[in-house]
Amino acid sequence: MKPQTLTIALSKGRIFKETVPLLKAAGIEPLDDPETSRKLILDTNHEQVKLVIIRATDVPTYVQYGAADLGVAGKDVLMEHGGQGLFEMLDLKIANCRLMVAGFADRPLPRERLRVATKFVNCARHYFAAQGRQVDLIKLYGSMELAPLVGLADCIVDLVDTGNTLKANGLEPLEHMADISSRLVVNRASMTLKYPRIEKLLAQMAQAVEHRTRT
Ligand code: PRT
Ligand code: MG
Repeated sequence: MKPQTLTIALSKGRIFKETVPLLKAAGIEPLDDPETSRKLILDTNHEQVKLVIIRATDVPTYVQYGAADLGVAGKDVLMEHGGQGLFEMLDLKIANCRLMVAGFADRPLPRERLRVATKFVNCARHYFAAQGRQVDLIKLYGSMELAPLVGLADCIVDLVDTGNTLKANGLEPLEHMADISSRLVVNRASMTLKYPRIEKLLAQMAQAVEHRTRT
């Protein structure tokens, strides 16, 4: 791609939907809808601004290696990735939820060798280690709620919004680990090389976030 191009990495679904109005406030509008198009690189009304549509967990990796100059990713995904090679520049205050430990309300968690099933193994490792609790981490890629039900784990670490998913499976939130929202991240080299353009975009998006949270 041409050096003057600005590439923004986004995931389909809630992040795309909630980022579009913020980009629009900065004058950027996608020409395709990723829900209906199969394109992975979307054009926008600006010839030099492209959107790449990827899995949520891949966004920090694309930005880290400069395959995208900017990206939008949940704080959960950023904590799990570690944040190498990128700057977290702006809290977009979208796709809000909480990272929690969840399990059975009527079964106290074992004090020793707690078995924790999660896709957030790094977050979980840090959280339990900081409390001096010894845990066995079981990496899963989805449907974490099933693990306690079938005896695979004592509890899970997962994102909770309404709590309906936990409830539907007879589980409850037990411990609050972190409040989560999506962040605008910027590749470290892009930040220097494309500073004026990125600075302007950041300012416009920050203003849109401000406006959204006030109204
Ligand atoms: O779905 P896919 O496997 O493609 O990838 P993903 O799950 O990483 O992407 P996506 O689009 O589902 O989530 C992107 C980001 O949205 C996450 O990284 C979070 O930062 C944020 N977010 C906000 C959420 C939720 N709310 C949320 N509720 N991500 C997931 N959930 C799931 C949660 O994992 C659980 O299964 O929704 C369920 C709980 O919801 P409630 O309302 O029943 O509590
Ligand atoms: Mg999902």
